[in-house]
Amino acid sequence: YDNQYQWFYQGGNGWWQYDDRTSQELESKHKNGEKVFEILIAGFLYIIDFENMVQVRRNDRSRKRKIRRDLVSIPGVKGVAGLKYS
Ligand code: V3L
Repeated sequence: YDNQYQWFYQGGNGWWQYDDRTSQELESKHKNGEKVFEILIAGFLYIIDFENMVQVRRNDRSRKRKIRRDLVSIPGVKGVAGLKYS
């Protein structure tokens, strides 16, 4: 897919890039026009909702984060999947 674009989820005061595998899955579902689907991330089931651009923990809907698809070069990216850029 177009490598200039990446997927990000909201962190405290910034954004985290999704890990490569998850990012590629999001990109392919997005390309296929899927709107809402479940995905396993680090052992938890999350719902990805492209209509509202959020990820939500399936068993605890209060755990909601904004998501975005944007250029890799956007400012405010903290790292990848919790691994901080140093
Ligand atoms: N990919 C990887 N880990 C995730 C993801 C994801 N898409 N979604 C949630 N987690 P929740 P700061 C994040 C992790 O939403 O300092 C960051 O990756 C999430 O990790 O309540 O606040 C950092 O590791 C959290 O540890 O289900 O910016 C960490 O938060 C846990 O799942 C701190 O980031 C519960 O998230």
